[in-house]
Amino acid sequence: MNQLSLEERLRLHGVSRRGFLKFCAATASLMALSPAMIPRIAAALENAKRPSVIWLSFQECTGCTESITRSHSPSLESLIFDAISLDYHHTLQVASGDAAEHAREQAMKDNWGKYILVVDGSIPLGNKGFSTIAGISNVDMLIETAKGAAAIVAVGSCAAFGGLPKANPNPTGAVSIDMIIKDKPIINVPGCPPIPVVMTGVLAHFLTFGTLPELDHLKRPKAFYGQNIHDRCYRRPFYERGQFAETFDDEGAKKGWCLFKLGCKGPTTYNACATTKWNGGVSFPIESGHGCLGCSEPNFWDAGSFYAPLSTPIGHVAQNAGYALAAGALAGAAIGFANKQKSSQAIEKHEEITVNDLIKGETK
Ligand code: FSX
Repeated sequence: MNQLSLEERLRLHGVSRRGFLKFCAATASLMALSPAMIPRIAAALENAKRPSVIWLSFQECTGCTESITRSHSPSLESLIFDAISLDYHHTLQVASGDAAEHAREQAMKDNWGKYILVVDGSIPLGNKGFSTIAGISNVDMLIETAKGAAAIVAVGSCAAFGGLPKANPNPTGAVSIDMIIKDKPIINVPGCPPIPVVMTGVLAHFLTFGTLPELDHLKRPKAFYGQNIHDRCYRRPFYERGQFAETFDDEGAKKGWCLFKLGCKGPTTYNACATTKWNGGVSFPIESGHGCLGCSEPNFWDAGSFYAPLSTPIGHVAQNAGYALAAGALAGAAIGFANKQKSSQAIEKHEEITVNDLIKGETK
């Protein structure tokens, strides 16, 4: 079974050729690749053998695993996840005790230099004994397992940036993965938790090209973290008009106005929530009426109140826009706004088509 290609495994799950190609097209779109790359993605995925994945969980809340496993079923995310050989995962594996640790050691031995190491959770350096697995401290297990890895995927803001465990006063001396491992390619997939399709998209990229996708200065894949929430938010037109909800139950809130004044961190947060959305593409926090917390940015727990408006220059722009428009000025700006809205809707429509294809898939 382990030797089946991805296409063969997808067929076993009842996924049609058309559904498979739609997934390839959606993956190309999500990764901001040219449509010309779709055949290459299809060919690579058709022939891809299941790579070994060892998943280590350290100081975290298991939200990242909950996220990747709560995708809608059947979904192509879960099938892609099934298309890797998940040889060790504390929460999901059947084995326990010595057998579990043996599975990790065996997977390392059999796939030395080739396996993908996925890590969620931060590493406590204050005292090695703060967090151990099978009597092995987190830092020792990370260093030992990283040695034979082809690449490391730091899943969640805890692994990528330290996250909640590192929040002030950081009682365990928590650090991110890249503070410890310096000699392996590391890709950060932050979010508390991260979006399931972003996690599987990174794995799909690795399966396709055998390399990591292009990263930003925080080691995040640009395809998913290249734009901020604000720029892709469907409430953006209200921001441009200076129409803001002032409380969570005022008229503005009921009309779906911008949540900037209620502390939304969308303007400074880079993630794909506004386009991929959550729960099978149903919604995302802003669509549900709550501002973005900025969970995919470093130190977001310590960045002030979740409900305090940003004090960046963007905040001044918003206020100025509100005052100016309230005074009935800037007719030219309104035309600019209309054009911006039009292009934003076009972009959003395109994203919805491709993302829904990916999320819902086609199983007939
Ligand atoms: Fe951290 Fe993940 Fe937040 Fe929780 O594994 S990113 S606390 S959702 O679980 O690490």
